[in-house]
Amino acid sequence: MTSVVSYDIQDGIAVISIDNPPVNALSQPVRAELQLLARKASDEAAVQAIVVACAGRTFVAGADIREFGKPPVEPLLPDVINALEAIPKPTVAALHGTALGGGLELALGCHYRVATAKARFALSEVTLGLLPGAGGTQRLPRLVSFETAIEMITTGKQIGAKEAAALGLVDLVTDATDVTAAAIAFAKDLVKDGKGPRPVSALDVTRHDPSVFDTARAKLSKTRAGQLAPLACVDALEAAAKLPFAEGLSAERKLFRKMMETDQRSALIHAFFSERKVAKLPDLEGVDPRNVAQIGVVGGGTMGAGIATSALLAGLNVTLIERDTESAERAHQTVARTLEGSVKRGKIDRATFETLMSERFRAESDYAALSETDLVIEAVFESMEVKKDVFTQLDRICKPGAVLASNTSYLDINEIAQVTSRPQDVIGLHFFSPAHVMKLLEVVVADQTSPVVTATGFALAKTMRKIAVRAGVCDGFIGNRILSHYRKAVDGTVLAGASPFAVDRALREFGLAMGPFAVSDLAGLDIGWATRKRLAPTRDPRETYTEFADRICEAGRFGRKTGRGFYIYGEGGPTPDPEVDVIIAEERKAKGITPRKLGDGEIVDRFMAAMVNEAARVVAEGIARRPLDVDVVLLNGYGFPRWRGGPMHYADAVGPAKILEDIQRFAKEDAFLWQPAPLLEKLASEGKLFSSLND
Ligand code: 3H9
Repeated sequence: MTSVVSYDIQDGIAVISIDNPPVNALSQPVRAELQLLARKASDEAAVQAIVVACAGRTFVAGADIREFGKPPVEPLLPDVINALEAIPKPTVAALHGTALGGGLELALGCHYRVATAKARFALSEVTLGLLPGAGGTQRLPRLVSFETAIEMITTGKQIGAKEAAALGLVDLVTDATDVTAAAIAFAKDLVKDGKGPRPVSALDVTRHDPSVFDTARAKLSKTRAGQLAPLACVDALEAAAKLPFAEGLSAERKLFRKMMETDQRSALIHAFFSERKVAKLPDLEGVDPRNVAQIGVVGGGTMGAGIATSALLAGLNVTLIERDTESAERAHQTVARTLEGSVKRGKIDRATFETLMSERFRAESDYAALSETDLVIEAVFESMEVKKDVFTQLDRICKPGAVLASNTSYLDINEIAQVTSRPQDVIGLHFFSPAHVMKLLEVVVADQTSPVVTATGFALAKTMRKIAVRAGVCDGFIGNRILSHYRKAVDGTVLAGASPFAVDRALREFGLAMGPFAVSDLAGLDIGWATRKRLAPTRDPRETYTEFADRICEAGRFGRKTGRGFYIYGEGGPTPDPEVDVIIAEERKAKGITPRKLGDGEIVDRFMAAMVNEAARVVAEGIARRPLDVDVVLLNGYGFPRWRGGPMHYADAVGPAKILEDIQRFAKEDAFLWQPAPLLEKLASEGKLFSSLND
C-alpha cells in the first residue's frame, strides 16, 4: 500500500506530512496513518515538537466527501484529532492553501498554527448540509466569540490569514514560501522558550450572552428557511456553551450523524460533485483550447457590460463595441460603475480599478478594434436580423482562429453561424444576468462548432470562474427551454385559481430564491412578451395561451423597471398589484374557467412536474448531456434551492413514478401542456432513477 502520510525528524522536530492529492482530504488511510505517526512522534524521545503539514497545493480541504453515505471506517476523525491534541509535546499546524472543514478542525486540534499570508480558512460543512463533526463547533468558540463562531459555522464562509490571526485562530502569518520550514522554525522557538502543549479544548469558551443562540435561530429561520444544517450548527454551538468539552463533543457527533442521514446532505453533495462533473466532457479529452487573452464584447447594455466586467475581473483585456461614440461612452461608464461596486465590496482595490479601466478596457464604436481579439462575445438586442448583421461584420474583421460567440438566450446558433465563412468557430456562450455575479455559463455547441472551440469556451469559463454546462441548440437551450415550459404550467396554475402572489409565496417556501412572477418583473415583462410574439407564428393551436401577462404589458407595465408589473414597486418594497387579479379574473371568465382553491402542495407539484417533464425531454434529446447537467443549470442560473439538489435530484427523491402520476392527473385539465415525456415514462415503468443516466 502506498503511504499517504510521511514522517521525518528534523533537528528534534517531527514533521508529519499528508500527501493525498488533489486536496489532501482526510480519507480513511490518511486518518489511520496520521494517528499512527502522531503516536510515534509522541513516543519517540528524540522528538521535542511536532509539525503537521501538507504536500501539494493546499492543507487539508476537509473530510473525504466521497466516503459520505457509506458506513464510517475507523479511526474516526474526532478520535484522531483528540489523540493529536492530547500529545504532551507542542504540535504546530503548517497551513497553506485552503484549510476547510475537517482540515481546519485538524489545525484546531494542533496547539499552535502558522499560516501563509494567502491561506484561507472555513468550517464549510454547512454548505454540504452538515456541521463540523470533528470538534469544530466545540473548539472554535474557545478561541473566538460565539457571534463569530455562529457566523463562520452557519455560513461556511472563508476568512483570510490576516483576519484569522486577528481573531486568534492563527499564531503566525508568514511571508515565507515554505510554510513547513516556517512552522519548524516556530516549533524550535517553542522548544527553546520552554513552551509546552496548549490544547484548545482546555480553554474556557469565550464569554457570551446566552441569548445569542435564539437570536441566531430567529435570523436563520428567515434567511435560511427550510434548511436543517444551519440550525444544527447553532445547536452544537449552544452545546459548547452549556456542556463540558467531552459532552459537547458527543452532542456535536450526534447532530453530525443526524445531518449525515438527511436528504439535504445528499442533495448538497450531489450539487458539489455535479458542478465538478459538468466540465468533464469525454469528447474534449486531449483537445487543447485556444489561447484567450484579449476578448471583444459587442453591445454595452446590461449584459454586455456585465460580461466585460466579469472578463476584466478575471484578468482579460476587453474591447467593447457599441454602435456610436456616445453609446460607447455610456458603456464605459456602466463598466466603471459596476467595477466600482467591486471596489466597494473589497474584491479589488482602487489601484487595480484604475489599471483595469485605463489599461485593460476600452469601449469603441468601430468593429476594426476587434481585429486582434482572440474571442468575441456578441451581446446585442435579441433579434436574429441584428445578430446576423453583427456576425457578418465579425466574420469580416476578426483574425483567423478567433472564436465568435453569441450570448443569445434563445436564438438558433446554427442559423447565426451560417452567415459567417467559419461556422466551426461559432459557439453560444450564454451568460446570466448580472454576468459579473452569476456563475452559470451555458456553452452552446452548434452543429459545426469544432471541439477546439468548445474546449475554448470551457477554458474561458474556468478563467472567468464560471460553471460551464454544455448545451445543444434548441429554443432556449437547457435553462430557458425548461423555464418556458414551467412558466406555461405556472400560468395554467393561475388560470386554474391560484393568484400569482400565492404561487410566488408557495414556491419561495419550497425554497426558490424568488417566485416566478417576481422574477419576470425583475427581468422585465417585455422580454417574455417579445419572445411570445416571436414564437406566435409557430405556436401549436392546441396550446392554451394565457394572456394576462400580455394585458399587463399592453398597459405599459414591464415590471420593476417601470415601477409596476405583477407587483407595485413602492418605497416599502413590492406589493401585489390588485389590478392584476382583475385582469386574471377577466381572462378566466372569458375562457369559461371557474377558479378553485389550490393548496401550496399542488402549486409546488405542478411546478416541479412541469420542470422535470421538460427536463426529461431536454436530456432525451441530448440538449443536456445528463440529468446532472440540468441540475447544475437550474441551481446556478434559476435560483433553484441548492439543498434540494436540482430538479432531477428532486425527481429521484420523490420518485419518477410520482411525478408521472401528477402529470397524468394534471393532463385531465390540459392534455396538451401535460404530455408525459417518454423518458420519464420509461424510468417510471422500469423503476429507475434519473441518476442512473448520470455516468
Ligand atoms: C468535513 O470536513 C466534515 C468534518 O467536519 C467532519 C468529519 C467527521 N473530499 O473543487 P475542485 C475533489 S466535510 C473529496 O475542482 P478547486 C473535487 O471533487 C468537507 N474530494 O478544485 C475535485 O475532484 P475531481 C468540508 C474532494 O481548486 C478535486 O478535489 N470540506 C474534496 O476549485 C479538485 O476540487 C469542504 O467542503 C473533499 N473534501 O477547489 C471543501 N474537496 O478533480 C470542499 C475537493 O475528481 N472542497 N475534492 O473533480 C472545496 O471547496 C474545493 O474543492 C477546494 C478546491 C476549495 C478545496
